[in-house]
Amino acid sequence: MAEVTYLTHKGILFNAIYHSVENFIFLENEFQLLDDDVVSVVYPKSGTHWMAEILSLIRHDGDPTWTNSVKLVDRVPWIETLEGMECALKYPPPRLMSTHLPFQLFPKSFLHSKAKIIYTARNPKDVLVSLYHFAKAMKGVKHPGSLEEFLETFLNGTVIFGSWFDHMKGWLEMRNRANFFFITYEELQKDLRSSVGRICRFLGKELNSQQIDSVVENASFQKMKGNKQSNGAQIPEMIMDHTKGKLMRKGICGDWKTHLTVAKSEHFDHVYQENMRGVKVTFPWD
Ligand code: PPS
Repeated sequence: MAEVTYLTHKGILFNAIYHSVENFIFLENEFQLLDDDVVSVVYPKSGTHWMAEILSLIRHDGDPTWTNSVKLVDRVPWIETLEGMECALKYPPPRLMSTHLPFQLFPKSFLHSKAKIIYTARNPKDVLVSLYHFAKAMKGVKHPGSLEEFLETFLNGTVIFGSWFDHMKGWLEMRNRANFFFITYEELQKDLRSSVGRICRFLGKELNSQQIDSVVENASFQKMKGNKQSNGAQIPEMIMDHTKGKLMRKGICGDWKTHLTVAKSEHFDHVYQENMRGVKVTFPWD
């Protein structure tokens, strides 16, 4: 059984294998976002790899050469990891970056920059199920126990990167800024083509119809699953036991229905409503 090594920073749990408090402090206070940066912000298991692939393909006008030959973490580094931060600091601009960080730990320099943020959210019940399966394979974190037990852990926010509700509410505060774009995993699933078009408009990137088709094709679940640069196979053994889980698991909406009983789903809804009271946004899962 691998050792469990959490660290806590400002009340939030992180995996100590690839995070450090020093890095979090540096990121929040000293890391400089540049006006031409694009940062994909995603709570874990909500479409981080998918959005990174979409942004990589858009950056290269739909040409998959880059996505097929360079590891996803090198194309779109996670700035909060030690390795990702190093990569971001060396990245020739314009940078593409990714993060799971809650707003309060994100670089403060964002508030005075034109860096573009794309926030991708997913139905939290599907996040719960995806994270539950993934947690069984992750090293450094507690075994999630039964789904019923993990449901409580998830709802009370004692998971890595903290509470889903706090993450969502914190980032939604930014939604009226011109350099902030909000999209959901469910919208990507429902109509990837038009979602790619909307992302391009936000980025000020013009792609022709064939180029958009190529983004859609190469960012599909099947294509990504077969791409060893993007499918999680590149996640180091020290972080994940690949015999115990897969990043590209099912890639569907509503898998929670096969996992949660009616009573557990109603309990989830109750906690959701309590936590999201006052949030005046309608989501696809509402
Ligand atoms: S992580 O580890 O937090 O970065 O995981 P993340 O990438 O955010 O989320 C993993 C889930 O996203 C699904 N996924 C996709 N779904 C549809 N299409 C594409 N192309 C795609 N790529 C990744 C992946 O299967 C995980 O969801 P589940 O429900 O576990 O299958």
